Amino acid sequence: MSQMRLSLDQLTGTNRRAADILLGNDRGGYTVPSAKLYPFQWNWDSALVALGFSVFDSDRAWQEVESLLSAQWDNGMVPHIIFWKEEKSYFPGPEQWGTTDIAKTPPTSGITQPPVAATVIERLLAEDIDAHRDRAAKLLPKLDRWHQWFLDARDPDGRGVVAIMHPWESGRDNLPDWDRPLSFIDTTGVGTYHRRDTDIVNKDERPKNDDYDHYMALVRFGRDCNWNTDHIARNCPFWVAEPGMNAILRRAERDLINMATLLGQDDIAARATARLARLDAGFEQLWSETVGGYVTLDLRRDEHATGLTSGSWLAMFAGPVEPARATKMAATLTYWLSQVKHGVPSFDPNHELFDSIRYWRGPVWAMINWMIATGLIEHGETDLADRIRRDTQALIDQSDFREYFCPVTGRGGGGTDFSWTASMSLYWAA
Ligand code: 9WN
Repeated sequence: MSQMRLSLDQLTGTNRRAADILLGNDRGGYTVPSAKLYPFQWNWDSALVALGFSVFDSDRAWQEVESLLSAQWDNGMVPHIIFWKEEKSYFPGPEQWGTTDIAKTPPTSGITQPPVAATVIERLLAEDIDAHRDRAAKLLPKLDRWHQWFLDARDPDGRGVVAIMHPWESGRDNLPDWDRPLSFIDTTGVGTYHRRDTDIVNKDERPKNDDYDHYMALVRFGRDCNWNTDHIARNCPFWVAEPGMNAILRRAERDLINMATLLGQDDIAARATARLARLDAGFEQLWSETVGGYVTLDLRRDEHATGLTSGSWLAMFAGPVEPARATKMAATLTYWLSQVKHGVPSFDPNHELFDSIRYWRGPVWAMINWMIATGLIEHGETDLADRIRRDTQALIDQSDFREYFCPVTGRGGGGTDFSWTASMSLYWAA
């Protein structure tokens, strides 16, 4: 569809079906990622879903990001899940997060997710600056506070990279990068609990029970300190900086600067510029000469991960990568794509920990593909970007709007009628 503006009635075939998925997952001002598996509002899903709505209903696209940012905490964090309604089919729910005093109404989780919202809002605004100026102007201060929270809460020592305190914060839950940092966490106290995800989808496509024990230990750690950001930064046993989150934040700051400049919000532009300088310089710490790319850094041990992930390519989405590195990255990515039928795998297909169907250990995700392709185009790698776009749509044509896809066979995995897959098809890939 590639960003043409049409009315719903003008959409046909795959595009109409994608729009119908978004409308079917619409719960009135916010969209659930997938009706059964994820029945609440998720942070980066919502932002990315707004792009799909923008193709046929710009007002509804703005509502999506407005409802997301309406859940901002007083300290600036925008939570990763907003529990608008009571619903028992997802675990962990509000009781486990224990944020009722902090989040007020409705309850939320206690962590955040990659802040792609500013990038999305910049695109919504660019469609018709005069029409959307007032709506955007109200959201910029919220984005500014959220981005500032990242530096204050997740980089209090000023290293120039923000940490995640939970794998869910990265949005890439069971990436092999977390295996070693998680292995140092004591899970003996987590007790028994009932996972709901494996009641709904095949357990071979989901994180393992041992991963969940670690996830729950970290939720308990956050809840026990009432999500105190100082305590978390000093003591959380999981504290890693990863290229996906840091790249998306750097891109978000650039897009926030553009919007603030355009709308005359000079103080926001100045603050974002200062933050961006710190983050741009700090990102260098994620470069590993041994691996040959940007990788996760365990900040507790000052130790780089041993593999490239789909997040590594997001360095090109973050901003300009020096030409020699960009060329090297494009060559490695081309090699990855020669190893699989459809790109981009979420983890190095040649690495021993690659698993083609288990969630973030190998499968292809449409919205990551969009971000990677966007960065590639900005570095002149248009053929590679086009291959990724075509792969994305081929996967959807073969396996429908699934949560993610096997890079080897093209088989779909996880949830069905998935919002961000529909959104990416409608906005970009079809
Ligand atoms: C935990 C909703 C979310 C995505 C994440 C994806 C998955 C949740 C889960 O689903 O995470 O946040 O329960 O598995 O990993 O990226 O936002 O689609």
